[in-house]
Amino acid sequence: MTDKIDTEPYTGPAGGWGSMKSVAEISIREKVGPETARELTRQNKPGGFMCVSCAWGKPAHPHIAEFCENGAKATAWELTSYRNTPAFFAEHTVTELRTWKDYDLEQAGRLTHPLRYDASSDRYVAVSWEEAFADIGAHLKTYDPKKVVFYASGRASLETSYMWGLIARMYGSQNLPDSSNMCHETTSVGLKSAIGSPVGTIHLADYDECDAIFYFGQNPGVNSPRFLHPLRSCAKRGVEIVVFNPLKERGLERFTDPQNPLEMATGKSTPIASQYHQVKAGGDIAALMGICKFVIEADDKARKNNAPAVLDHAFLAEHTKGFDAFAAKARATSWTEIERESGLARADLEAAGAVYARSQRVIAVYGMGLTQHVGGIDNVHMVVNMMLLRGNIGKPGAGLGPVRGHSNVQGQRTVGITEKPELVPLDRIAEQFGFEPPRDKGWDTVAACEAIVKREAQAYIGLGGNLARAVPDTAEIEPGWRDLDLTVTIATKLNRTHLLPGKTCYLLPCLGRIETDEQAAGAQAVTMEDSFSRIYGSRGRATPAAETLLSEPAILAGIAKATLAPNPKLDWDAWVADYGAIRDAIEVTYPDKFSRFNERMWTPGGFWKGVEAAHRQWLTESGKAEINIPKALNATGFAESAGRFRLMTLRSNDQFNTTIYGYSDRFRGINGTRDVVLMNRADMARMGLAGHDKVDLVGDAGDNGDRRVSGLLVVPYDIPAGCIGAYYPECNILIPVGHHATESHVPAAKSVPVRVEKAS
Ligand SMILES: Nc1nc2c(c(=O)[nH]1)N[C@H]1C(S)=C(S)[C@@H](COP(=O)(O)OP(=O)(O)OC[C@H]3O[C@@H](n4cnc5c(=O)[nH]c(N)nc54)[C@H](O)[C@@H]3O)O[C@H]1N2
Ligand SMILES: Nc1nc2c(c(=O)[nH]1)N[C@H]1C(S)=C(S)[C@@H](COP(=O)(O)OP(=O)(O)OC[C@H]3O[C@@H](n4cnc5c(=O)[nH]c(N)nc54)[C@H](O)[C@@H]3O)O[C@H]1N2
Ligand SMILES: [Mo]
Repeated sequence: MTDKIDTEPYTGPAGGWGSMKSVAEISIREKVGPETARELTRQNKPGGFMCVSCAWGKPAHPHIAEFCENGAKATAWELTSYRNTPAFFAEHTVTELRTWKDYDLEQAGRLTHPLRYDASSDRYVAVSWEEAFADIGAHLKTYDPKKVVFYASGRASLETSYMWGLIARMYGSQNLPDSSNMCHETTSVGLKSAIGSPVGTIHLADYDECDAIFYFGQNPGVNSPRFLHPLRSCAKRGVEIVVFNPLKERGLERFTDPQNPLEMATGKSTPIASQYHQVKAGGDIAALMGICKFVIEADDKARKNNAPAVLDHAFLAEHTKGFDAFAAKARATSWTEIERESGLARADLEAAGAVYARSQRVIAVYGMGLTQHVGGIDNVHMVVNMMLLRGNIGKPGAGLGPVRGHSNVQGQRTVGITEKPELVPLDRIAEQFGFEPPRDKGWDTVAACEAIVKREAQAYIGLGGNLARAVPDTAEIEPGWRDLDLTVTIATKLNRTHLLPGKTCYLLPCLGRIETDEQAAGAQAVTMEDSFSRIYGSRGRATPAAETLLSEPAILAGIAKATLAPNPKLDWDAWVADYGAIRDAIEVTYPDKFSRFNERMWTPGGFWKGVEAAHRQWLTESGKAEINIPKALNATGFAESAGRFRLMTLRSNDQFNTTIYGYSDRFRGINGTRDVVLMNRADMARMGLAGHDKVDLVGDAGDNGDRRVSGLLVVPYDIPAGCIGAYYPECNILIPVGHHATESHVPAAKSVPVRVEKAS
């Protein structure tokens, strides 16, 4: 917490001078050198490095500065001049560090030396790489591979990710949970079952051709700010942008382009949303049902009157399955139910429906506001249903645009990081490397957490991320973590997961993507895939944070060589010497998506891996796009009850997941603290609460779990009644591990049942 707490509403736009100031602040705080300014000019450019923040597309013809406020913060965070050396760990015990805030842990700087936890002194101590690898290998050889977790956070490159999946499988484990399991797995499962492709269907260029955007539960001003440029162009072109979000997010309201001198000088901003619907958390299924009902009934009427059809009947007949049953359901669903469950008025949903009915090329955008719900799959299916009604998938200027999170999270799935055996060409891998991979389903994130809590897991190996902090039920999980026999984490900065050492524990520091990666064959580049299924090369040029660091592929090879029997078909050293050899292997495993990989990786704007649904080729069971009927009209998965609120756990403008850059959530006007709860004024009045009163949030899942976050400041906020907002990861303690999306198992972080108690 900084000294001054301020929760006055912010009146400025997204972007503008506020964003310039914010970049300047973090640059000063991280004491970055001139190298950072140089690197920023190479960010997201062909031949440069790909931003380590979000997965937004990288255009072939970039802006002069193709980076945003938060991308610049992520760069400054990685290129910080602070170093977290063994001397730091000599000064602080792990027990002491556990009392530190996430912000302070990472502020200690870039890790420089491989470390082993020494239980007798309760400290991390430096070890040599050789010693670390040998001991990790010796331990891994003694475990049941089915009890070892290989977690990956979505930042690692395609090369590293491919190696990671391979090492786990050669070892005998399919326990490959990744951050996608907490994020867009609902998309991977929901889109796969509905349209046969697990990813978005649009290209970046489709934003130049669409005439309407339907926008659900994604916050571009914070989480993908470069998206504000196409959104602004769309708004200027007269594209109707219809937003559904419980909160009025500033980036969806108006934007001042920091790269536009006139807007900056005059303080002018461009309004973004043409309609803004503050749906209740978990109310999107009902809202979408309202829109679908409106267009279906408009079509019924048109047909009766021999007027032009509203639905695309030819498309529905040729390409879809399930329309009649769905249409019957939509007609039978009453407006009373729709209004109650969505929290929106019929007239407002009809206005949204009218935009949908009159638009020829519609893009649907969504993020965590749809995926992180018990009924997340129904959310995604309802978006697809709406889009199919007028043939808005698989034509120019139209389609599905889920906005992915981590910069390579989608790519990790493409190259084999998954617990689901059916998603990987196991036969080809078996032949390519001459081993028998496991065929059974492994643990996803929820299953891995449950196994850790039940003491069924033996070891945790983490490639990046901060899993113990990002998952639900953190209070229950932490003791389980400490009982693991072995914990190994590969990381750039210290975080809470590292402070939960197993009986044997290593913390292995790696190079970041922005840094020069010098190997035997020269400086190496890596690749990643963005939200538009485009794959790019990325070359780091900054001076490494320490000479002692190894690259992620080198660390993985070190662990592999110490753990696995030598394999004549796989030369780990040759892969590390030249990552081109890893890309050649990826091409052999995935010839369709990665043909001429090494040659095409520098294509400006990336090369497209191909998405079948974008060509109206539906790889579903029926061979058609499936129109699904939702199981319920709201996605919360729990009943309403007196005093029970729906808690949405939120990201501030000053964090990247569990990395806290600072304490300013500028657009929401919350500065100086993260210990707040956003509340509707009527709810506050009913409970006799005033602004800045202190309250506790108490879990209300009805499972006897004892979950509490104490001492949050109440901030009166424009949020639907019955819904409250508070920050992730501080509130993860309130989410039961079993409270997740059905089928995809994504923790339902956007509707957590809680009660609000006045702090005593
Ligand atoms: N700067 C920065 N960039 C990031 C990240 C970061 O933390 N910081 N994280 C990265 C990652 S891994 C991811 S997955 C993405 C996350 O990016 P987003 O998908 O934008 O995720 P959130 O900010 O968690 O929530 C998105 C929005 O959902 C709304 N919402 C909550 N509940 C509901 C609901 O029931 N219905 C609707 N319609 N809306 C709802 C919230 O008000 C919020 O505006 O961003 C990536 N980029
Ligand atoms: N309540 C709630 N919980 C959530 C969410 C939510 O909205 N609400 N969102 C979920 C989502 S969408 C996600 S994606 C997860 C995020 O979960 P994770 O991906 O596990 O977490 P991050 O905070 O992104 O990981 C940060 C750490 O990554 C390490 N790191 C950074 N760069 C590198 C690198 O280049 N290499 C390596 N090896 N390590 C690096 C640093 O040590 C840093 O401390 O959290 C999920 N949890
Ligand atoms: Mo994510």
